[in-house]
Amino acid sequence: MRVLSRGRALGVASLLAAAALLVSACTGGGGGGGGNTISAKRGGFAFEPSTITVPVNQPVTLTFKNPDTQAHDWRVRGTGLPEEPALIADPGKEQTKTFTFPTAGEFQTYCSLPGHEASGMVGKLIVR
Ligand SMILES: [Cu+2]
Repeated sequence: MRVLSRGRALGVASLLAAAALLVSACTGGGGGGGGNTISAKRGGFAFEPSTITVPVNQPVTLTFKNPDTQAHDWRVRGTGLPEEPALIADPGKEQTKTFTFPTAGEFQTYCSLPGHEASGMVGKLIVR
């Protein structure tokens, strides 16, 4: 009896923990509506987060922040747009633009400054 009820309590606790995780995933700036900010990594060649997901065929406003000490940009290859989507930010600055991505899929993102992509400043844009 005692063992059984303890097992049930643990089950409830882990369910609650899972629910809390789901809630924080939705509201924590990483998911869905709120996760439209990309940052350059301070002191390194990377995007944070490296992958972002946006809706297809809907205007989406993206912000690129650059807390690093050198300029960076965030560009997307092969989206089908006539002009390559780009957000460009000098050190300590940010840029915000609204894009509409017409094609669903996964697209490579990169920084076009010399040597940055080769140093690993790449990521992924998921459009769906
Ligand atoms: Cu860069």
